[in-house]
Amino acid sequence: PEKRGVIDTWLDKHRSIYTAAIRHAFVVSIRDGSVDLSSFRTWLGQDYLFVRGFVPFVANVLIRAGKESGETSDMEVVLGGLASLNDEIEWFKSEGSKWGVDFSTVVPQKANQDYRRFMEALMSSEVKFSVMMTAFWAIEAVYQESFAHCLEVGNKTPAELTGACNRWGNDGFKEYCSSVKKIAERCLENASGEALAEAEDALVRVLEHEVAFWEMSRGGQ
Ligand code: HMH
Repeated sequence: PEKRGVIDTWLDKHRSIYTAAIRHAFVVSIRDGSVDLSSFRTWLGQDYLFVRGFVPFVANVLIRAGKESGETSDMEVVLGGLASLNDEIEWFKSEGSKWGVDFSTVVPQKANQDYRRFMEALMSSEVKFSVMMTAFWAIEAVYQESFAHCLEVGNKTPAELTGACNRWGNDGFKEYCSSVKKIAERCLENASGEALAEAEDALVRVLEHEVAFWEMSRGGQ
């Protein structure tokens, strides 16, 4: 176990929204096998659009890591994340054809638009790097925690969905999230009180956006 930092303190403080984000009914339904496939298709189409907006955000994190990070390895961690997004877009395309989801006709729903607008705001040079890094970690960690749950012992995850679960639930992605968390924690150790308050707020807002994002799958359209 790693040493507890300020992020763990915040997760304890905001435990109910954190649990809502990593154990949403949609994720639990994948794990117990009761998932409605139209919900999965909705999620797939919306998440493809999300990822297309996430790429420029991560590219921005990369640029700022190169300039503002204390250690040279930080940039490499973020670069690894950006590289896996390249694979991820290809994976989405092949899943799209597997499930008959035509991404060119998918319309971003409100929760998706709101989340993308939030990420755009985080790209402003006015936002401190420690705040951006905290949000970046939270965005990745929610998917890691959620999909890893679908692969834990006793799961009844449908075989055709294990590909999606492995994408974010694998040990490599877990390691990557833990590296991102360490960078965020190190930035926060040197942050002002103001930056800490902003980072905590950004963390909570990511969790709220993630809950709203999962909620879209309920519509199943
Ligand atoms: C909504 N959050 C959402 N989609 C994703 N693909 C990720 C996070 C990646 O971690």
